[in-house]
Amino acid sequence: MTAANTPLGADAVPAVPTAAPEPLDPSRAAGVDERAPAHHDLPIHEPTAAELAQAAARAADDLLAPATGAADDPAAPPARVRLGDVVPAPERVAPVPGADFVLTADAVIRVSPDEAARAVAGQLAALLRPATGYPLPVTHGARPEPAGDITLALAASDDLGPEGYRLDVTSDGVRIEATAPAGLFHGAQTLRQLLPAAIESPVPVAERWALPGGSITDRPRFPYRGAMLDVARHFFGVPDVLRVIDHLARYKLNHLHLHLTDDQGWRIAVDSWPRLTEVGGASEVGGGPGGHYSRDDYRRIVAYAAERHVTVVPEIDLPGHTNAALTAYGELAPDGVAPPPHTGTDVGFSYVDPTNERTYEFVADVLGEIAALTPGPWLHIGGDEAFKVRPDAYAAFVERTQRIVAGTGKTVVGWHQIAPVAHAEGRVLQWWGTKGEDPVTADAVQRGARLVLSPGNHAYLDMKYAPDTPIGHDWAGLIDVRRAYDWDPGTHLAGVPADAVLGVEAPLWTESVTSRAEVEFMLFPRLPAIAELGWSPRATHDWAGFRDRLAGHGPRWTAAGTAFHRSPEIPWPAERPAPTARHTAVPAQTGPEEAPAPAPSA
Ligand code: TNX
Repeated sequence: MTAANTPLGADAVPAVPTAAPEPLDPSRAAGVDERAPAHHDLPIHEPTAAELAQAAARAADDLLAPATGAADDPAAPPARVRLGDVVPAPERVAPVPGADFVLTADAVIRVSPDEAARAVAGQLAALLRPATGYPLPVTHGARPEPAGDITLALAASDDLGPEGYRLDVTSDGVRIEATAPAGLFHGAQTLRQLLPAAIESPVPVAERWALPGGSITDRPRFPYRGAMLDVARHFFGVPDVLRVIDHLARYKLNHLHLHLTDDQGWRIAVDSWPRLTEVGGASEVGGGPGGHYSRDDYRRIVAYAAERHVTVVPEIDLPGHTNAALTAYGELAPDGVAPPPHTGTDVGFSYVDPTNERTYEFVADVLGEIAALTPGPWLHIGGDEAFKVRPDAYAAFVERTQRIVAGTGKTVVGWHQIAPVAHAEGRVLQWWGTKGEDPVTADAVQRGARLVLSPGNHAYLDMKYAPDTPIGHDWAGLIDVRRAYDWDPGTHLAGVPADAVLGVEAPLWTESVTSRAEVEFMLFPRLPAIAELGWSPRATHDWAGFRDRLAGHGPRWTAAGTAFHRSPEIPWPAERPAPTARHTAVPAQTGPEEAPAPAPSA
């Protein structure tokens, strides 16, 4: 087993680095040709999936182990969370020393009568009950507020915006105020991070549930903050996707982009073209059984995301990356012949015939069904790496497809390869290049496009952390935590002003990622870095501070059974021995809206 996936434990804590690691050789990233298909040829590391899964399982098991040593030693107090120890960094933090609040067994969560606010209160109670073992009933906000409680209140405010919140901690209680439920939800995530790491335990633990006193005023820098999961190269079932949504919500990310189709698999049921999933969904990279989401599966994902203020962005990749569709409907292939399934990792070889009218019936049917199932405003049409389609045919295809999307009432999103074609109202380009300039994309922005930034050499979470990372690619360079963190979406691309930047997204391609534990290993600890770039004001940007704040999340991931890479750049605290498990049952729920969120099962 390598250092990269050593199971977590006190004896596996790396030395704290005394200096920042050497910057990567910039030529690694700058010199790559992002259109070269060769970069996808990489070996698949099946054994690593098992190792990583074991690491995650062991991390969860550790919680149940009898406590020894420091946790029982009053001379070794737990590391205290400070008010500013939040990821992503809040806009304003004003600590008040001596105003700490301690959550106790008789606490109540009070909420304004609004139904969506009540839902957030129920979610907060569900987050806090397992580890505390407290009943935390949710009630209407009676005034005056009794001491000792958590209050969530919707209140008009000029400056918090649709996602901002204000959180006040005094020795008498905690109050979160926002103009909309999304703000209350983000405030609840902050509250969660201000409690000791053991709050992530799935079983009751003995702990002093203290929050540091003071006020936080917070709102996002960019409206679009996302991650992408490629469910086409390897299929991930609904429970895995729900778990990823939980990870996003924790770091105030509000978009989940699902890459639903590619050469290796078609993963979403389309009633009017049933063989897309029956035939096109039946395998994956490496030849495994693949899989797909039924319409109900997809509705469940979308609903679970919406409850967490996350918008699903479905992607149907066109006109290239379509081998799986062609295996099912050979009539769409340029030669009219269905190809065999593709279980390798090549790209750029497949396309639907842009000169065939039947192709546009297919596109309209598929996009129409997906749009009807999707409450969010976006429809992603891919557009990348259609190497075999001539530029004029490509432009005609994308322009017509953009019109089809507009006809569904959605706003079109595409990889930045669609930049040269005619503008469509509101369209969004997703930048995945590795250079800081691209005149064609800058020109599209001049013509009205907005950008989501996913620079391959900073935000691609399928890149390896270091040369010995057991899974992942390196065609866009190695991406350690510092490289994921140290760039500015507002100034990243020459000729693109900050106000044309809708936000950021961290894509996870899964050619080499085969399990939930491997997904988490690639997400953590880099996903929080991208989340901070999307949420936090630039003035808070500071690698040393980020590194220290992030370090405190290691014990949280351990407590939650989440796999992560123990990046040597981060000064992870020595893991406290597991807190004493209090073998008491979590109290019965007091009402249906207070029921814990359905935890995605393994
Ligand atoms: C490029 S980024 C791709 C994907 C691969 C990825 C691997 C983009 C739009 N296309 O097809 O999975 O590289 O890193």
